[in-house]
Amino acid sequence: MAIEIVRVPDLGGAETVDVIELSLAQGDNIAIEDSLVVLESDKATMDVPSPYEGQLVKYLVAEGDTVKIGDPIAELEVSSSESVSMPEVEEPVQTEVAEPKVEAPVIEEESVPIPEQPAIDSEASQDGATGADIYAGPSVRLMARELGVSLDSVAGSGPRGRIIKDDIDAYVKDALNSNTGNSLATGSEIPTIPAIDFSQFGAVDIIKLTKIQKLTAANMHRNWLNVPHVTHFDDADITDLEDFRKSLKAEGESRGVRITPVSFIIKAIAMALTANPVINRSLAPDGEHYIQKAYCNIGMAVDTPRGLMVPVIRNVDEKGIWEIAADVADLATKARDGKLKPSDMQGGCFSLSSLGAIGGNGFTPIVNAPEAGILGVSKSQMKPIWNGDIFEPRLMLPMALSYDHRLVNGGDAGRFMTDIVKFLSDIRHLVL
Ligand code: CAO
Repeated sequence: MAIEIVRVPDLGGAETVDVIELSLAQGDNIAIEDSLVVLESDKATMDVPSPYEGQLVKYLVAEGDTVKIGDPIAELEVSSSESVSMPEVEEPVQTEVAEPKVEAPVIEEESVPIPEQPAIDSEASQDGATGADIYAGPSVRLMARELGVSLDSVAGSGPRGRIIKDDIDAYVKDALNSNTGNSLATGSEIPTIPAIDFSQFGAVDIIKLTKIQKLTAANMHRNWLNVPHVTHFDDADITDLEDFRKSLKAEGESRGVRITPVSFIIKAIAMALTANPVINRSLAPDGEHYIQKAYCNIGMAVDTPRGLMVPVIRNVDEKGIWEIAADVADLATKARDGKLKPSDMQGGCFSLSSLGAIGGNGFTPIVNAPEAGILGVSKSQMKPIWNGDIFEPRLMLPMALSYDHRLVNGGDAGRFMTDIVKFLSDIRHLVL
């Protein structure tokens, strides 16, 4: 073991420099070429690398000191006094002990504008480089580069706002904490729902989701997150429609087809889609185009014991009410019996979700992307409606149109919904 003094090496022409960073703590181990101190002249900073392997006994300078070539910097206890060579110095250095040789210090120009770096987690953050007016020594920059930290984002706590290693440490800890616990910091992550052991509150069973339930969950989540939803509400007066539908009961029995309000609603949607082609669009994945459809297929949500299925009724604009009613019954039966083919569920332009037979005043359905809209229909209710002279009992059908606001404006949605209301409220439109 021997004690060696490390001195200020060649300063590249500068008379004096300031000590701006002590890279180690007393007692730290140091390897050859590890940074000992960072010096700064008017124009540049330089790391002074250790010429020895050993341990720091003490620094002989403090941050903020001004030093010149040959001044002692640090006292090291070294196992072998073999050292790497020192750079040439312009002036001979007066030494009390043998001058260890060090390689040329890294000199880094300051105040060079560097392109902005994304913060942690980004592959682009590879070099930890700095923007203008950021002060950091090469060892700090190396550390930032290795950790993928943009120095632009780090507040320096050293002299003159210099970024030191502790600042990078603190920044990384903060970033990790905000990723795991506090997503409000960036707002860009979806916080996870905490796992709870429900059995601590009472008896539970854990049941595997069916394939359909899993697919539905994934689709709903995807659609909810991707589509900016707006929901537009209106009621249709279906008093006359219901009278007409009931009058068809006998004919329905002879045809073997049961007609419910759903067939009329599907027909009204098809007519409104034809009149409002803006709703019959899908956004192209490139985000630069939309697809205008000239066909009119309507998906119908069916509640089955194994989960929700959405078979598609094709070319509704070309079909009459009897044909649509037959398709509704056929597809609902196939869905409940698990007999739908994948092709039965493809090609929809718009969807209907009818909870009319179940109940409720209203609900906001989730758009079945890449379709642009979905109509949610609730249970019709007799209501007193003002006809200009008196309140009349009318059968009102509550409807909610959810649409993708990237494709459809409020005005487009309002016109589409008003058309549906018109077609359902006056059945003469439906047969025209
Ligand atoms: N208001 C009042 N009654 C209504 C109604 C409404 N809006 N819509 C249907 N009904 C009545 C019908 O008149 C019929 O009664 P009658 O036989 O006395 O005339 C009865 O409800 C028929 O119900 P149904 O369910 O057998 O048939 P449907 O044609 O109304 O609906 C289908 C077919 C497939 C849409 C439906 O069965 C279904 O599965 N709905 C659930 C959809 C769903 O789960 N949506 C949620 C999706 S997740 O957001």
